[in-house]
This record gives sequence, structure tokens and C-alpha cells, in this order.
Amino acid sequence: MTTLCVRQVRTRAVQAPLEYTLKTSTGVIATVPLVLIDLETDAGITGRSYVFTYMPLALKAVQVLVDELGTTLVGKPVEPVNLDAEFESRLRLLGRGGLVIMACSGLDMALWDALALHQDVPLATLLGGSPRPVPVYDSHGLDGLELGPLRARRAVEAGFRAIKTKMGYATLAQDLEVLRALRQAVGSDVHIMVDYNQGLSVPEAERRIRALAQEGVTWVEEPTIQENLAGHARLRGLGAPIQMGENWCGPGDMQRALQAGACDFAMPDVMKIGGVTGWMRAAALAQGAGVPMSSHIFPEISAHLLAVTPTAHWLERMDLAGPVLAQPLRCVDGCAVSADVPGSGVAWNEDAVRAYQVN
Ligand code: SMN
Ligand code: MG
Repeated sequence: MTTLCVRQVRTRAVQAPLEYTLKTSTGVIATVPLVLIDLETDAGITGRSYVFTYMPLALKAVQVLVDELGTTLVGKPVEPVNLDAEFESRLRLLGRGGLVIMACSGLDMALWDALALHQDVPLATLLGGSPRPVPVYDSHGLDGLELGPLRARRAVEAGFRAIKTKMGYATLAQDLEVLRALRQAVGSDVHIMVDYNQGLSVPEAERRIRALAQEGVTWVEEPTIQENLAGHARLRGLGAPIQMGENWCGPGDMQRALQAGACDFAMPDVMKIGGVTGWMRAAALAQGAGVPMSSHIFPEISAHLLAVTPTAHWLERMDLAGPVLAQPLRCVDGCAVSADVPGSGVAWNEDAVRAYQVN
């Protein structure tokens, strides 16, 4: 078989609409800034992926990083593990944190998509497994008293057996009020995860976790600043499992968190952990530590990755890129079902891309 090589990398910046404004305890997300990546190869196959930049102010910078790094791939074989090593060496002085690893991961995801398409297999199959249903929780706008319970009821009616809500209101009483309203809406046999998005001090987090533990939550996510590993470790054993990982930049951050005993569960974000290449290394760390591993947003590719993750736990359904995708991920009977088609499942709705393109 001839070697598949990169011919060109094209990017487009879009601001996709959000069905529900995402209000976290540390920031509000009203639109979805995405860098769409089309990695063209000399076999006429195009690998696709997207990078979510959280805030519009980061959109142009990430697009430039992807463009610049993409030019270094032109003419090279589509060998993501080798190209990851090249990025590691080339970017050693700059460092692969923040926006840089986001750009590298976007290219990595597109490279793996191209490989799977070239071999005409789903990504999970290319990685040595096969697509399978993965337990999924709904995390799309189930927040606040006004609409949270209604959306939670709709999620359960749609087959979800688990939901996640943002926590960290001004008072513990308000946290409990929202949590009890959701529990009232979904009943006792649905998992409820809560996410503080790093919003509490350690003493306040201890106070609130002890209270929430009485309510039966499945996990408490990022209760305090995510870099505070000792702080997270202090919050374990209070009656509710501690979850974190969406902000780990590369497998090294995950290793340090696990070594510090910072969490009961892990949820790397495929974009920040290092793409598919980084995810597979993270999955090995989780297996070695015996830690259940969930995904963070990016549901389409995460469905393939969790299918080959030894300690796979939950897939997060938050449909950020849905408005520009040809085929959003399907969720049936409480499981995410990646289409049994070649690649990672990422393809564009070109009309929508044109409508939301900003650059
Ligand atoms: C989250 C925060 C910001 C954007 C997307 C998702 C949240 C989560 O921390 O875990 O869903
Ligand atoms: Mg979170």
C-alpha cells in the first residue's frame, strides 16, 4: 500500500449558535467558536476535525496556530504518532500547553480521521477495537431552576439515564434547591453529576460536597481550581466521588493528578489531552491506576475513543458542533452510538459552515 501523505491543511473559523447559553460558575459561553480543519491528502482523502476555543477572543489565534503547524505537515506521511513526536521536539521551547496543544490535537484528530478513511474503517476499528454503544449522560443546558428540570425530564424521556448540571450558585442552599428540583424531575434511578467548574475554595467545596453527598450525586466535578491537586485530593472521601480532567494539557498533567491522588474519576478532553494520540496514552494511565475514564465534550470522536478505553465510564453529550456537522452523534436508550462508517464521524454541513463562518 502506498504511503498516505499530507497535501494541504485548510482551516475555517466559525461561530456556531448555542441552543442554550452555557452558564458555569466561572464563565458564560453564548456562542461556539470553532476552528474547522480539513487535512487533505495525496490520495484525495480529507481528514476532518474541529477545535473548540471556548472564547471568541481565542478563535483567530488558534486558527493561525493550526495553519502554521499545518504547513509543517505538508508532504509528510500521515503518521500521527511520529508527527506528535515531531511537534513535541519542535515545540519544546514554546511548550505544548493551552492554545498550542489545542492546535496540535486538532491536527492529530484530523490525521487519525484521514488514516481511518484511507483504510475504509471506523476510527475505533483502526485503533484495534470496534464501534460499540457507550453509556452517555446529557449535559446540554440542564442548568438552573427555570429550565433545568424541564430539560432534564425531556432528556429522560429521550432515553438518557444520566444527566449533568452546573453547580456553584451563590449559596449552598441554592445548589441544593436546583439539585432537588432536578431529582424531583428525573426520579431516583437516574444518575445526576454536578460540575463546579473550579468555582469553590477548598473549605467551601468541603462544606458543599458533604451536603451534596446526602443527595446522591454520581460525581462532583472540578470543585476547586484544577491546578490545585492537593486541594482536590483533600475533597475525596467526603461521600461523593471527585471528577476532573477536562483541563489536563497532555498526558503529563494527568499523570501528575493521578500521582497526587487528586480524583476518583478522570475525564480528559480529547482536544487538550493531545488528540487521539494523547487520549490513548491517557487511557493507559487510567487503566494502570484503575480509574474510570470519561470524555469531555467532542462526543463524535469520543464515542470511538471510549470504545477502545479499558476503563471507559461515561460519554458526555454536549452538542457544541452539532449545528455545523453533517451527522451529529446519535444517542439511543442511554447510549451514544457512533455510526458504523469510516473515520471519526466528523463531516461538515457546508451550508451551515458558510452561514456561521467568520474567517
Ligand atoms: C464545560 C465547560 C465549558 C465548555 C464546555 C463544557 C463543562 C463540562 O466543564 O464539563 O461540560
Ligand atoms: Mg466540566
